[in-house]
Amino acid sequence: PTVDALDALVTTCRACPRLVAWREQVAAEKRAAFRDETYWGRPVPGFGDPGAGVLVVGLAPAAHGANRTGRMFTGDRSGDFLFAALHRTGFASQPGSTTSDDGMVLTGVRLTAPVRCAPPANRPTPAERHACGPFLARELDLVDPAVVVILGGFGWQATLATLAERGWQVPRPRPVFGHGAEVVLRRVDDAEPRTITLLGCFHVSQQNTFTGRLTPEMLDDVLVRARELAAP
Ligand code: DU
Ligand code: SF4
Repeated sequence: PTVDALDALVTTCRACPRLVAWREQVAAEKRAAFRDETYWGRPVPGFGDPGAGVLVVGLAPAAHGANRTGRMFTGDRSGDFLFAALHRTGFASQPGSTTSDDGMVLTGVRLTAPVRCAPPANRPTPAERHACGPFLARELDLVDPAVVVILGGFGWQATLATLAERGWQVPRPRPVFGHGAEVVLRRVDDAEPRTITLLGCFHVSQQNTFTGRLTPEMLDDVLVRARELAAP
């Protein structure tokens, strides 16, 4: 099993009837500005360095962003904000990303989401999160990052739940999401005890970036911290 094989598997999934219908309806109807494009309309795999020390976990593909381009965070304002920060902090080869064949290369980082299909109103149900969980679990196992940067509370809960299922010691009550939250988890079942560090960050959605709740400096700080922790 490789990261490439996982990515290929993800794109064939039809497990959630509501999300299959929504991703395909959006792809058929399109937004007027993109009417000449062929939408992806399928589950979106992770994107970037398969051996990344830093895994960035968002929420789910945007209807007219990754659900259109087929690449995580590509083609919408959330991605514009994130890729600009990844470029400033040395993780991305280009400052912006509009299509899946623009030559963007990520080094040391990989972008993924706990739910791989665009959900109505950006709100997956608990059942949909649960159905998609095994993909995130496999990705965490295969990429084996030292640091997970988690954008928003949904991804935080999903990642903690997934890690708890995979043998990581997650305290109860669960650590609380917040911007700047930093949690180190341990795994004791292995011969070599290991740790993984979770970094909380407000999501890069326009609700946060247009209002100044998340500034470019705040995101850069989280990414610089992630790089320090991943490559001490
Ligand atoms: O064909 P491939 O080497 O698996 O790369 C697929 C895709 O992932 C390509 O668009 C570049 C990107 N990528 C990356 O951003 N960083 C890496 O270290 C490896 C691949
Ligand atoms: Fe499959 Fe995940 Fe999409 Fe549900 S959200 S259909 S589990 S890829």
